[in-house]
Amino acid sequence: MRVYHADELGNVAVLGHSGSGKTSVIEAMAKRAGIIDKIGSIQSGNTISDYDDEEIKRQASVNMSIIPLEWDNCKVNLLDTPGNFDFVGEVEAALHACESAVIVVPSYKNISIGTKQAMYRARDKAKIIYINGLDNPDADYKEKLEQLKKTYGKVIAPIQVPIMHNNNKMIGYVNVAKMEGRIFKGEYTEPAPIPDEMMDEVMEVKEMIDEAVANTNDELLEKFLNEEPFTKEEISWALRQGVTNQTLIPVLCGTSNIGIQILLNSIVAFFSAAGDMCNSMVVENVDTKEEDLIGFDESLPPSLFIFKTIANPFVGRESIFKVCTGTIRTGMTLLNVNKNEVEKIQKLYMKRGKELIEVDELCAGDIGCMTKLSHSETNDTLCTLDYRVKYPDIKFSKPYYGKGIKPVGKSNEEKIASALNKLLDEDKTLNFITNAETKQQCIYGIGDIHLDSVVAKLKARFKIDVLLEDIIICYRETIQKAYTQRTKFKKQTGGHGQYGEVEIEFKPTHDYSTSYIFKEKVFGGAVPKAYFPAVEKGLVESVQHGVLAGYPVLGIEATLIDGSYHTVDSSEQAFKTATSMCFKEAMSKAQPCILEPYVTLNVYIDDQYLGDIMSHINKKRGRVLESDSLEDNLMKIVCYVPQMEIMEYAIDLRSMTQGQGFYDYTFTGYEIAPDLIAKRIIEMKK
Ligand SMILES: Nc1nc2c(ncn2[C@@H]2O[C@H](COP(=O)(O)OP(=O)(O)O)[C@@H](O)[C@H]2O)c(=O)[nH]1
Ligand SMILES: [Mg+2]
Repeated sequence: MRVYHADELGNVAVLGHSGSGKTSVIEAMAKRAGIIDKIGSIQSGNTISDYDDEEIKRQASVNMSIIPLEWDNCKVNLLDTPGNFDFVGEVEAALHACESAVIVVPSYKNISIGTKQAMYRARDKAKIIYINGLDNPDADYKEKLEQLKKTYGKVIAPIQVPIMHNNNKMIGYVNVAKMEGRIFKGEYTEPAPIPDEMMDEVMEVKEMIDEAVANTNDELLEKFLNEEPFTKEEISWALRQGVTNQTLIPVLCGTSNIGIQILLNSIVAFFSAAGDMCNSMVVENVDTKEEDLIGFDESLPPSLFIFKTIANPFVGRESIFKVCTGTIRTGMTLLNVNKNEVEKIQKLYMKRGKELIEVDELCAGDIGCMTKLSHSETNDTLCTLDYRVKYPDIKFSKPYYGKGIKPVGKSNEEKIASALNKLLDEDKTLNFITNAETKQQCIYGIGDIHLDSVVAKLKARFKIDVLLEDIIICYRETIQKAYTQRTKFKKQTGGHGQYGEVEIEFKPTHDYSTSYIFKEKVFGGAVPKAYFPAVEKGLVESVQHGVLAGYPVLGIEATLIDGSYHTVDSSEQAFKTATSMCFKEAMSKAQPCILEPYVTLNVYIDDQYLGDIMSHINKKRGRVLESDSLEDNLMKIVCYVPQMEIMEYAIDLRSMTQGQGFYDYTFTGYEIAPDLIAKRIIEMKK
């Protein structure tokens, strides 16, 4: 492949519902563009894009992959993405690196969650929709198109109408923009007349396109009003304008075998080259401390942004980047501005699927790969001292779905931690922490499928067997009633004895942010002052373990009111022990109870789901505190919920909102657990 300049190359994210055919369509494009001799299949596990063991096993994409190809003297970097919502981090990274998106829509289902998600995520990008799988017996192109129009309105521009044989096999298509028919001959197409019976359908679409063309400028509008026909050039210019301004989304159709050429043609014809996107990036100028508005400009000094890191077991760490400005060449020394460290480019690659193809240089707008960088990670900018800039971070979805992770067989905690740290490097939607209180190792991700894939990667890449278990919740204990207890500790073991007596009043404070408050109101030296610290020490130790299930105690006030001592036998130790005994006896009589942690949960959803979300929160013993309307029908609901009830919220929310909702939460405080739940918690601890 030759060196392509910013104005001859573009980056296209391929998005859509899981199983809609993204990987297969990309495979077909790669074949059509002459990159591979033979089309691989999902079933045989030999596509260029799904090369990872985990992808072959699942027969679905898990990681983003990059397939650069040449078409019509342009370079197109296709970024294949997983459709499953759990791998949203890959989609977020891919979209960050792409100027445009192809949305692959299955032809036989309703407008699916995955389609809506993809359209939403790519809302700021130029888009083409590809209706795939027209060879499927249940395929219904017209129905699909109607649904798209109903959901997205006038922007939907079907520039291609399929010619079907017996209503179920696509044998060609009408290119409505050009008003010409084409019939498939193997991989290629031949011109053919537009079938008479299709004329009505085609004319309807033609009118839509003409209207769209008329709306692009005054000159064309006048032509339209005068009923003068547009030239092919005018139509294609107007379509390109519409696509780049995002007022038009061309709809194409076919299968993962046919219709591929027009898709490639359209990508090159309608999408902007990276170099055409002037003023498309706001960057932080490290020297001037101001924001610069720049494009993918080859004339500026070189800089690049790392949007993906892969822990390759054979070559080490791969850093995948987009060249933002200038030209990147082997041998260059660049500064990582985020880490303030220098990196030398030993070798430069173009990555295609799993393959690393060595290149000498890459121009602004292009995507490349470096290996063995020592300091750099995803979201870092590398640049020269001439122009020190920092590109904005990819805003990855934050992980809130957690599970404990425990070793099985020969693996152990240290091995798990070291392998997970490598995976954290490649996946910014993953988190790993060891809970200080429970000592449980916990991983947090987007959902159950995400965490399952982490377990599979640990096994496949690091030969580590693990099991996931529920997160251990840290409960607390308190009392609900005041109680005064007098306790004497007396021991006579020949010679020196032990003696201490305390009378302590215990009261609930209802303030669960502190463990205890210690006071004393002793009259007439019943307990000498010198022993007060010993009493408090006894208290400090005692509140570590409540009487119900051994959880730390919160929210009590303990006042030492009386007691007695012995001039010879009393000691600090004796008063400490007396206090501990007193505490235990008092607690069980002061109506002890379990406190459970509560979180403030923020849920972001489309307003149509408001009712469902609220009633679900009620069922989960939560309270809705407030709800706000944000832009675009988006609502934020703030709730106060017991932590134990939202451990599976990622899954609950996904099913309630067709995968569209997202959430976050923070620990807020403790509340008294209802009896039945307290019983269960105590049972579990036994
Ligand atoms: N019949 C038919 N099957 C297809 C088509 N495109 C993809 N498939 C099959 O659909 C399944 C999912 O395809 P895949 O490319 O993995 O979808 P992705 O999840 O969107 O990447 C695979 O079994 C493909 O062989 C198509 O146009 N027609
Ligand atoms: Mg795929």
